[in-house]
Amino acid sequence: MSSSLAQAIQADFQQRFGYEPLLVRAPGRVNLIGEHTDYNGGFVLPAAVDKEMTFAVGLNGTEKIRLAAHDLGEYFELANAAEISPSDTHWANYLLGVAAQFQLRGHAVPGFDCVFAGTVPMGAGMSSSAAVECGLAFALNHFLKTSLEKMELARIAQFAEHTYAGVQCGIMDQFASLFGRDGQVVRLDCRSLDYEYFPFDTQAARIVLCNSGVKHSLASSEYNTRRQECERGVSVLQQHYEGIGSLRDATMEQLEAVRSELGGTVYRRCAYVVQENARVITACNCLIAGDLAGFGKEMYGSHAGLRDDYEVSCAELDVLVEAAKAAPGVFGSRMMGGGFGGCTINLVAPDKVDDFIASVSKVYEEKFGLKLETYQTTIVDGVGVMAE
Ligand code: GAF
Repeated sequence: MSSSLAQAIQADFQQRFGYEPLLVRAPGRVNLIGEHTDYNGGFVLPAAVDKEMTFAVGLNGTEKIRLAAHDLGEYFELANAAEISPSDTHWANYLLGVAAQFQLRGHAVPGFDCVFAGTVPMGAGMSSSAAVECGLAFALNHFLKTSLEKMELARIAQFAEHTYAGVQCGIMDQFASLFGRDGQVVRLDCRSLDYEYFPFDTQAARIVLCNSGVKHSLASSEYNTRRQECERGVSVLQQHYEGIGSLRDATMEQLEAVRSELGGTVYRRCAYVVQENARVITACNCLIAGDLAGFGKEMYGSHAGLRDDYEVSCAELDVLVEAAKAAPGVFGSRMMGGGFGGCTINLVAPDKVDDFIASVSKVYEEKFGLKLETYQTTIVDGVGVMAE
């Protein structure tokens, strides 16, 4: 077993519960491009990264669910695993929601114990919640011997987020945590769930995240509102055109034709999604051709759309992207994830990473008086048992 965090979690588990756990790791993710497209049946281009959640899990032979958030020093207990419902303990809901999803699929969940902690920064748009959900989904699947496909585990984790965390998220984050592959990004078609891996050449560019350190409280409610606005757009389009199942099927011409019926806000939300889907395809072609400047152009386009049309950016993220544009050796930069705070993702020439960090940090500190946290990430395998 590798990390000292895993050793600490294992020791915590043994001390609390007195037996040997299974150790599981579940990574957070980056998304190179394709934001807010997943719940619109579109394309995304994520990768699992080396910021991970670590779990110690075991069946305890009782009816109890016993959970410990190692970092927070908090403990939660439920008397009967057959009677799961949402709790007031925020972090426990991500785990309870997963167990509830197994039950909904007819898999009785016996009493189990779980201690977890990790290095995925919370609220940074790196999907710490999806990593928590996916790690437990993987562990329960192992113990229950249900042999569910990985895609079904992703759905279990996604629906846990819907029902126990109240965010109507798409499937990207959970997919990336489970399907990540060392050194590769993966393009997922969120309608068919077909996916394809592409190598990411770290000799040509590094993935550097700049954490704004802010998380505006609007994030969850505005996320759900965006989803409703897109659904409204689809229902208008469906009254005029056949074969529209989601915004994935719509064109800009169709949107233009029903613009007055959509209204300004819904039109702009839909236009962003249609254009972002096209950007993912173009960006993938650039990646295959080794055209990082072309890829970066699509990233800047993505950010502009998220800022002006989808309206999920914020002042801090906009300043970080502008600062990146002016910094040395940057191919592209944009906000990443749901928005309203969290990180920007930046593709930077390997020999310019230090200069880039110094330059953007200076701008950020001068403008907001905030110290910028940055992460140079590497792309890793998805959820799995930790090596002994
Ligand atoms: C969040 C959601 F969880 C994802 O499903 C996705 O919609 C993303 O925001 C925006 O692209 O991370």
